[in-house]
Amino acid sequence: PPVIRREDYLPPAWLVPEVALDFRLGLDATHVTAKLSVNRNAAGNGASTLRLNGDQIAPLAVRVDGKDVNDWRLDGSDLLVELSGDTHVVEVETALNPATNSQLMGLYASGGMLCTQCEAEGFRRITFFPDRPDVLSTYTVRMSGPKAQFPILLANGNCTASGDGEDGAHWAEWHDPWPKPSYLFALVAGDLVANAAHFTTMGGRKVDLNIWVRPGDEDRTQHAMDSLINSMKWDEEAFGREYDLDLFNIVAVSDYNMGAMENKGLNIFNTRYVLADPETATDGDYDAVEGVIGHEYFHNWSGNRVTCRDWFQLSLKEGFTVLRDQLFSADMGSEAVKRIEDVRVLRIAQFPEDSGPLAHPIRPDSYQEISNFYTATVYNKGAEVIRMMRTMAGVERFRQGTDLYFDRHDGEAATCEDFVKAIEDGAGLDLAQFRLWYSQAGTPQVAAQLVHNGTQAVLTLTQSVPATPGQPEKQAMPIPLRVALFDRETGTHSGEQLIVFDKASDTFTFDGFAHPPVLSINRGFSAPVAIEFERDSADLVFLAAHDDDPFARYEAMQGLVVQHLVAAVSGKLDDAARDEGRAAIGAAYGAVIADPALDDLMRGELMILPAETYLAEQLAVSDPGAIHAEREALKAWLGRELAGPLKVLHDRAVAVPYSREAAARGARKIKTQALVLIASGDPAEGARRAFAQYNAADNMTDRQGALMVLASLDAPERETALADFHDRYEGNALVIDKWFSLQAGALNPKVLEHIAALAKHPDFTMTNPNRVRALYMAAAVNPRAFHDESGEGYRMIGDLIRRLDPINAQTAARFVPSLGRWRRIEPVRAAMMRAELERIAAMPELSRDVREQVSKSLG
Ligand code: HT7
Ligand code: ZN
Repeated sequence: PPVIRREDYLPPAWLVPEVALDFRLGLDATHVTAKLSVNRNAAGNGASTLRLNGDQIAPLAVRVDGKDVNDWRLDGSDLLVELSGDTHVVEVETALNPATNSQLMGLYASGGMLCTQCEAEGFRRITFFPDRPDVLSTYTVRMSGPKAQFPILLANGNCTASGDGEDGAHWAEWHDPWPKPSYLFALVAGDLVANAAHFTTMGGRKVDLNIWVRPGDEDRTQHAMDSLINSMKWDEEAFGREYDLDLFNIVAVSDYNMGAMENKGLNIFNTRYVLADPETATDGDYDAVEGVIGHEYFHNWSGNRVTCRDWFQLSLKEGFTVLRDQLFSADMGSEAVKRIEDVRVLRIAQFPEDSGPLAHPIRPDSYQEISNFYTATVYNKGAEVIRMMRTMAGVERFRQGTDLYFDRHDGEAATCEDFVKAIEDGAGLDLAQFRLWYSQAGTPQVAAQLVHNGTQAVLTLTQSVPATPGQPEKQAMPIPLRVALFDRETGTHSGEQLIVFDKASDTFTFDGFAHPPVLSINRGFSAPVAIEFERDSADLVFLAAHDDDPFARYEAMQGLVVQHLVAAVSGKLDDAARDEGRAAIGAAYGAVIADPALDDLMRGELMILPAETYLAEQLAVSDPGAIHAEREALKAWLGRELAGPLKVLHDRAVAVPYSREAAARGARKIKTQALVLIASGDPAEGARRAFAQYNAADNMTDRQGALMVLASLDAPERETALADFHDRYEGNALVIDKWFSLQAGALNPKVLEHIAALAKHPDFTMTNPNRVRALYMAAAVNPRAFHDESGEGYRMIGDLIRRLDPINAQTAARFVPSLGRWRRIEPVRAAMMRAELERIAAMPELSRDVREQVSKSLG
């Protein structure tokens, strides 16, 4: 497949200021007429050939300025039309079958409705068009279809006219006044009901808000509506951004490849990020709804009003919008907890990407299939990079930078460079060297050493950015580190400092320390780097108890466990050292459980053990079996050692009644965490408590938590509870997804058998991405299943990729990176993982999506 390179960017030869689309809708036959007003681009190459991208479509008719033409050509799947003048109207007709569109890109059918997904390159599956983000057009859309089947007809912008046609048909016309690229086009037709509300903007615009769902689901939309209203208000206050249409529609769809899509004025969402009520959604689900609603809404400015010049600039909109949704969620709840959660996601999902065969900079240099670049690197590391600029500038100056960015580039297709320049100019920062964060892949490793000399503490830092595919050599990058030095006796520090470490090696001197201080570094995770700092458990225990930065406190707890488990799996612990390490961890856990000054949401964060993928990241080559065994052994030890306090904690949490208030959410969080540890230490007691929690549950957080614990146990209560859960929620797709993933993610010795049986269950289908992910993504991240020493787990994921690829290539490709980690895994398992990749590569027909990921993983 051809490689698309960033350096080859050329402006479009033709612009399309206006588009008129006419859809005659049918589930298995939709007819599309697209009328494009095209202008020769003065900044283009002057070509007389108009190239219109297409994918899996054929032109039924082509007209230029109202006259049929026959001299068009196909180049691959693109349509080429010769034009003599500078301005023309080009009309193309196409026919689609949405019902057979299992890729869920372009126009497709889902549960009897029709909807679209155009980002990144789906519009070309609907009609021929210059399907690139730097071609901005105003859209007028007419659609008609059977009223009984599609009572609601929606598109971007405002509805300008509607009426009834013949034979039970009806029609609607929509116009979007804001020029937009084709990836933001959307259309929905179906039997939908709305939760309707209003929002008045800071400028006095009254906006109608609708959340459209299938009849029967409307009672589960209030949290999404509240989140939308909060997002609109927050963006005005935090970034000065006001909504710019009189209508904002959100539609929930159950067959969806990703989370949601920010189409102008018509966001389309995976149902899982819209529907929530206490009976069916966990506290985590509620948070995810709030975050994704905010994310898509914030794109109205960071993505839509200012869009991307080309797909290499994806992080311009995604990294910035992730940062905006993170700041929003932090303001809606606990800033400290949100920061910890975001860093945990980065370490679990992005660090492995940065250290594996698919590593790429946040602004990639090349791609074969752009869908493969909707990654944790572009999104989450992209957000961290912009967050560092905010840390260096301070909140107010950063805001001056973003104001300048929005003013300067409103209505344009911009680049990451435009963003950095605007922050540089608006915030008054010199970001010359900082731009390396956009071009270099890999997680910087920062080694720290602290020496005490008289009254001085001297911090020596050394950085290195590991080699990544195509980037053997790296330059030093500016790394903003928030640091504080604690007095051991008083447990306090005399002020935090921000140091910007921008050389391969440097020293920083701090005065006024009569005794060696305790270093707290990268507080708040001010830079997305790995800090290597050898230190005593005692210092970590000190910081876990005393650090006034909540993230640093969490980090100290994590460090304590990571240091111990890495030594254990590396065979560096004798019995005495193991006892000593466990004693320190037990003491720190005991203190966290007992600390009356902690709120339970934060207590819950401090109690989370480091993930196995993060532990594996600490080792050049790891044995996942050993990591799992050591981590489980520590869990069991903690469960036994702290049995008394954990039971008290669980009992206290059980007594707190359900509400959405922070205290009650905190109680639910620690309830299940206590249960997990109790069950590890004493499975019979765990089963008894979990079954009681399951039966008493009046909300999904408690019920799911209890069922998760039971699913991992070999206890009679397991089958009873699983059967009850399925009966209770039969017909509710999102909850049945939980039923699949709880079992596939369980640390149960028979988990592979269970997964095989679940794949044959009548509720399982390969055509619904949520269901596929529920079963197989849960399995791919479950070390018991995926890394089973038989290799069965690898075989299962390899088979899945092969079978899913022709149905839904995007979803199939998302499973490849788990196998692609083989170089970092011990040799016996590595050989089996590689063999699976080779089996996939040998398939005669493979999508571009899977082919790119597999060949890079083998390469
Ligand atoms: N901007 C959206 C991207 C997206 C997408 C990309 C490829 C295939 C399907 C997709 N659905 C949505 C999501 C976001 O807001 O980041
Ligand atoms: Zn986004």
